[in-house]
Amino acid sequence: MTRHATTPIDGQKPGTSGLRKKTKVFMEPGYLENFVQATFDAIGGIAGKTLVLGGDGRYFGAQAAATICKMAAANGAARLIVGQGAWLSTPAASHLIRKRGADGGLILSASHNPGGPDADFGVKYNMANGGPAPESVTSAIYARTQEITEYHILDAADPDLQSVGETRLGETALEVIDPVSDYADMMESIFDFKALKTVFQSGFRMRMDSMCAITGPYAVEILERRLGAPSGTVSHETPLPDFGGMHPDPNPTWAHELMTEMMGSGAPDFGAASDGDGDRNMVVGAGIYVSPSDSLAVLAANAHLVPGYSAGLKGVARSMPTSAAVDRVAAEMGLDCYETPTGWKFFGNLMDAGRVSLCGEESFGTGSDHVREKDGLWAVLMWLNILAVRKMSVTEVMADHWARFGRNYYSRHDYEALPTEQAEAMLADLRGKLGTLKSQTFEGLTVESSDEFSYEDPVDGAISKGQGFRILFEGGSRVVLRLSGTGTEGATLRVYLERYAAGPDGLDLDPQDALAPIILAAEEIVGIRARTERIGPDVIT
Ligand code: VG1
Ligand code: CO
Repeated sequence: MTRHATTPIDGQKPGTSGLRKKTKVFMEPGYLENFVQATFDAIGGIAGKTLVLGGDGRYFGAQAAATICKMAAANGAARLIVGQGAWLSTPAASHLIRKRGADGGLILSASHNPGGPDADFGVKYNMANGGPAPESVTSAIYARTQEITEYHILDAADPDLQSVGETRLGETALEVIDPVSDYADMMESIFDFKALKTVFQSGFRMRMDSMCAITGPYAVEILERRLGAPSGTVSHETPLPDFGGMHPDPNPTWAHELMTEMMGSGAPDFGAASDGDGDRNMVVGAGIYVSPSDSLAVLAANAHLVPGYSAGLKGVARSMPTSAAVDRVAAEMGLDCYETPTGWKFFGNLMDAGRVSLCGEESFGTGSDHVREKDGLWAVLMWLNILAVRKMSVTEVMADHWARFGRNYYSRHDYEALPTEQAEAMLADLRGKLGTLKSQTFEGLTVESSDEFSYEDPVDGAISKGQGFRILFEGGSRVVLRLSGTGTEGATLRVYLERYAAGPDGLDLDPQDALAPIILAAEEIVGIRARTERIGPDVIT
């Protein structure tokens, strides 16, 4: 019996990055099955196709992977390539899809959201280019969830996903592979491992905090085994189903252990952290935190020093809320610079078309066209390689960068778990008065323009509307507001704040001080604290 009658389940709408729900919701009978079958149906079926499958090791991942294998077999897949133990970091999955010429892949993760029976789970479909499904596909998946009547699943015992090797599941070839080696080999082909080994041999000290999530095994293999960093360089290196109770979001709030170590006396030379599924990174020097927007700009300015990018970059792209620091680098280096909506899926076309080789988001995501996802460990290795060539500390690299390009002070304030109606009403009111803001002055800042961001994909012409509110002030400061598309509880309001300082003076302020007038202006215009009755943001990055 492979056919099960089912009925549509409400709310299976993929957000910024796949479908994310409370784990218990995903574990309800038929919930996962409906969504997976809808995905298969929406992409024209999977008969004869090859799929990659893996996830970040969170609670319910192994069980979900077994179910998906049986469903893929019942749907006629030719081959399944699964990471051992159902483990694959998001960038490793993207690489495997590309390397093996697979038709697509499923990634089981809620990324930076916490894991466990009372936390979050997620499923994301990636295309043959290795990148997240574009909106046209996620909309088709959602539409299919609303009309589904049956799903197919093999009536068989769960397959063994713990042993590397090839077996059969019905008519389908089931190939369980080492999740780490292909990815580590690719990193070796991009970076100067010889130079990095010398750096570690000479006593350079690093702390990599894998936050009990998926990069642990990758970081141990690459940093400790292949590059010879002392054992223990990687901390929280064992992926745990609940991430050891940690919130696997690499920002100063959640990666506080790393921050304490890096800001303390005797700090290592370099620190980094990554998220649940390994596509995010945070970079820290001894005594200095690097904002993700600045990190992207530094990588753009220095990429040519890394073997994989020695021929220079094709162009760069950033999400709209990401600071314009990288725009300044692009302008000086004569590179095209694209501004896309939030979410990695918008970078895929630009990379496939050969228009950009480096992309980034303010949310601790950076990557290049080596895969079609953001890539946490890649960003860490970029920094290491650049530090090795420039023979400078992180502090020196940042000072040099700001002196050359000026500094885009930047911060994001998140208000989490707001009542959805309240958050939506607040933004609806803002939408209503957008047209009246021009030339008005708030806290000494005069509005130059304001709009709701809409994007036309320069490659396929697809239009994405309603991608966040922008209020630009004279002099290059701005506020951006949008609602999160990855949360699983109420609404999360993200307020992105930016101010440019050309230098040479005023490059060393605390970002919250530098941004104080803009924070006040945003409050005056939108009334966030007044309307939500919150005293401040829940998370500041
Ligand atoms: C957030 C970030 C966005 C990122 C997305 C997925 O989305 O803001 O930049 O692409 O998470 O990241 P939102 O809609 O909550 O703002 V992760 O590491 O899921 O894959
Ligand atoms: Co992630």
